[in-house]
Amino acid sequence: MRLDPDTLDRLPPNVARFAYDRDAQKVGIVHFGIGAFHRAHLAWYTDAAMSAGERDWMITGVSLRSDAVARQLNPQGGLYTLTERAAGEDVTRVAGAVRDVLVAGRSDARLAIGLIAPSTHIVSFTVTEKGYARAADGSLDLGLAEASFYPHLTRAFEERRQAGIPGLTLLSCDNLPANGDTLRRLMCEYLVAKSPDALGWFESECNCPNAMVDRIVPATTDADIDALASRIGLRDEGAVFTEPFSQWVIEDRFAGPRPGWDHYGAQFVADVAPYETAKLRMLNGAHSAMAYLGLERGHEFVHEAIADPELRALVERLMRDEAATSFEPAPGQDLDAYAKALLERFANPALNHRLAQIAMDGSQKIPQRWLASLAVHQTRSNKPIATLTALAAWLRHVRDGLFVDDPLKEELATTWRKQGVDGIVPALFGDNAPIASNWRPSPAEKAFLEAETAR
Ligand code: CS2
Repeated sequence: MRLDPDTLDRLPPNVARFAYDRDAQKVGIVHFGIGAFHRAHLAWYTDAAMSAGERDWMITGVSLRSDAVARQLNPQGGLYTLTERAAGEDVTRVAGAVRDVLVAGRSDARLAIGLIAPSTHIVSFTVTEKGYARAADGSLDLGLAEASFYPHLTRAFEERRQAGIPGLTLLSCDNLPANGDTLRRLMCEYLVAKSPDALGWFESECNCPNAMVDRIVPATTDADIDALASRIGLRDEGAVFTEPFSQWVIEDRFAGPRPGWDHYGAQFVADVAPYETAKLRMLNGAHSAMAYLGLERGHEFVHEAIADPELRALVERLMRDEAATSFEPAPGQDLDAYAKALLERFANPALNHRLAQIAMDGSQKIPQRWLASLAVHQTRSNKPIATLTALAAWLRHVRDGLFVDDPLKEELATTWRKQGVDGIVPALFGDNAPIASNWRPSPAEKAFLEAETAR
């Protein structure tokens, strides 16, 4: 028997649940990219807000690329469970904040209605790094943009403008530097090309706050769903499994109303940059290092990689000596404590976070995770050996064609075939390279990477 509004009462009493009348609430948020991360993060904070009495923040989720999540959640009336996993017992709760899931290309008329509705105040995003359709020079790739959220938003802006409906807050929850500013710039580029009328309206009526998002959410497996079903008595095809920790730091500049997420753990600040940089370079930077080096060393999960003494030493060095020293922290931001907490989170044995999941889309991730800090250390004539060692492991991953998935897979493979070890470093990190970065390897860095890649 499956989880849905009619079977909800069969759940055992130790499974907590939302505390509001879902049918009495309007949709206030349309979210693009309703994967597991969103359900464990923005949707989770929003569920807490509505459970505490805030109204009309139900979420319509949008899938851009597949109908998988629609098939998981729609038959369940949008309900799903979230299980927090640590060394002790799993703690499960039912979230009610998702109203439904629309598949772009199939339900565009309903999506348009949701985006135009005056009750919709926020459009949020977890479309991953590649979902923003950026070209290697950081500008918008108009061809790729057509398959993403840009055309849907453009139509909605035009309609809202003509009907005199207030603007929207566009809230990126992806691991990109200055994610809100980047989204705003890319959206403007799209509007310049496609709808100059909507451009002025967007610029004056809409806001795109920057936000740092953090919660480790491994992909759910069939075995997770089976084990949950035997524990709670209902099958939940949309179940998410995550760590107890969660963090969300947001700039408080919304175009209109927003939920009081700050009462449920989110922090509102004037400038997110130091938090975001710490997270991208320390947490995500360490993750990617563990992924490529850990897979090579025969590990499958993050907790195994961090238990490997050599890898742990390298990860500590990357986080503390290289990432944490590459930027100016905010007053009171304790990067030493942050590194310590990250090491504990990585060691969580109950999460089973697959290294292969993190290894995906490396070409989109490594610029903000490693290359930005390499560029800073170069100006100080430092040799950030841990970050370079990680980068060499990624190069070997590319050389050996081990991609789990990467939008530049073909391009990178062809570059390797053409260039070989001797030419690969300038081909990937020089001018006109397919990877967005302003880091240019010094002769010594180039020699190190070549030697590490030849082995
Ligand atoms: C990970 C992130 O898959 C990855 O690339 O580094 O998804 C990471 O788990 C989250 O950013 C944690 O907040």
